[in-house]
Amino acid sequence: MRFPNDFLWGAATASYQIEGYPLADSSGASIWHRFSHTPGTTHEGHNGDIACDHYHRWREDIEWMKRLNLNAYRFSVAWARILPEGHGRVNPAGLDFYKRLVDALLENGITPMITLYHWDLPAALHDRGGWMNRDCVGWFADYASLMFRELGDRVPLWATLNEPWVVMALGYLFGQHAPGLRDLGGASRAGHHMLLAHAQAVKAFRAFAPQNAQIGIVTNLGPQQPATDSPQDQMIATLWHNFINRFFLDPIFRGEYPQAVLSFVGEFAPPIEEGDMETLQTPIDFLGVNYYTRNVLTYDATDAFGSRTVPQEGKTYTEMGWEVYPEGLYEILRWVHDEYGAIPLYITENGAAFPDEPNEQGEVDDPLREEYIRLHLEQSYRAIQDGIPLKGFFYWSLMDNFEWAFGYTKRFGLLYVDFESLQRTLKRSGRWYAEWVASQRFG
Ligand code: IFM
Repeated sequence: MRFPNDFLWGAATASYQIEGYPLADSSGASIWHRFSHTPGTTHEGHNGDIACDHYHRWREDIEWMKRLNLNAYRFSVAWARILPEGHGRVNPAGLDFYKRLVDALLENGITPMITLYHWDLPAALHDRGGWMNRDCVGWFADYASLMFRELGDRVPLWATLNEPWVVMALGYLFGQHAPGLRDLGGASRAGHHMLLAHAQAVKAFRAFAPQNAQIGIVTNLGPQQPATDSPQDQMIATLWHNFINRFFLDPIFRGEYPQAVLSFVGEFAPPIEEGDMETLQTPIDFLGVNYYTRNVLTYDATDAFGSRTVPQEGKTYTEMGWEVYPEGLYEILRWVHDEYGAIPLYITENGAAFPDEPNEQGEVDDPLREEYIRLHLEQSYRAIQDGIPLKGFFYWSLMDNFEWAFGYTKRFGLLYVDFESLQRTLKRSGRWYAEWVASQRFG
C-alpha cells in the first residue's frame, strides 16, 4: 500500500479537550466551561480545568508529534481565548498562544489545520442566544476574519466548524452536550445559523487568505443501515441517513435541506430567509469527514425518535459502544463522492477508545487500536485506488483527553495521558502508527 507522496499524515485534537486552564491570561469562559461546572452534566463532574495541560505543555506535545513522524496536525482555536466576550475586545495573549503554536509546528515541518469552532462557544454569546440567535452568524464571521488576518498567511488548511450535527443534536436537542438544551425549534435554528456562519466565514476567507490556503467544513458521517428489509426499518434508516449525513451537506452542495427531514420536523423547520440557500452554497475547497462507526437501525415505537441501534453479533465494540466497521469508511467516502462530486476529502477524525492501562513496565499495550487504525487505513487506500480524492488522514486523537460528557473515562489517544501527573506515554498503537507513517513518508 503506497499512499500519494503529498498525503497528510496527522492526528487531531480540540481546544477544550486538551488545553486546560480555559480562563488563563484573560480568556473568557466558554459554554463547555460553564456546562461541565454544572452538577450532573459530566461523568463525576469532570471538566476541562486542567485537561492535558497542553496550554503549557504544547512544546512537549510537538516533540511527540515529531516522534510520531506526523506531517500534519489538526487542532481547534478556543474562540473565547481570542475574544473573551465572543466579539469586540481582542485578547492578545490568546492570539499569541496560537501564533506560537503555529510557528513551532511550521518550524518542525508539521502542517497546521485549524478548526475555528470545536464546540466551545463563548459563554457571553450564549447569554445572547448563542447559535439560536441569527446574530451569531456575524459574530462568527468576525472572529473567523480576525483569525484569517492574523494567521491566514501561515496556516494552509482551515475548517470552519467541527461536526455541526453533533452540536445541533447533542447540544440543543438531546441536552447531553453544552449548552444542554432539549428544544427542537432551538436545534433547528442553531443548525441553520451554524451553516450560515460557516458560509459567511468562507466568503471572508477568500478576501484574507492567500490563494493556496484552503477552507472547508468537518462533518460526522457514517452509514445508517436498516436492521431488516422491513419497510419500517428501511424508513427509519433513511430518515437517520437524511438527518445525519445529508442535513449539513445537501444545503452546501445542492442549496436545499433534505425533504425527509423537513417533513419530519414540520413547524420546526430551519428559519430560512431570502438569499440564505444561495449563501449556503458558497463553494468550499475540501470536506472533512469524521468517521467512527455505522448505525444498524430498527424501528422502535417506544423510542421518542422511533428507533434504536441493533448490536451486531461477533463484532468488536469500542469503549464508546461503537461497532468497529472499517468498510463503513469506504462506503461513506464513496457515497460523498458519488453524491456531491469530486470534492477533495480529508479524514479529519477516525479513532477508537479502549480501556488502556499501563502494565508493570509502564507500557500501554493496545492491539485493538492498532488493528482499528490499520483496517481503516486499508479502507482509505481502497478509496484512493478507486479514484476518490482523499488527501489526508488525521487520527483522533493525538492524546487521551476530555471526552465531553464522559469526562476522562474514554481514552482515544496515541499517547496515554496520566491525568494525575500529566505524563504522556506512547502507546503500542502510537509506535505502530509512527512506523507506518515513516514507511509511507520516507520508505
Ligand atoms: O472527542 C470527539 C471529538 O471532539 C469530536 N468527534 C468525535 C470524538 C470522539 O467522540
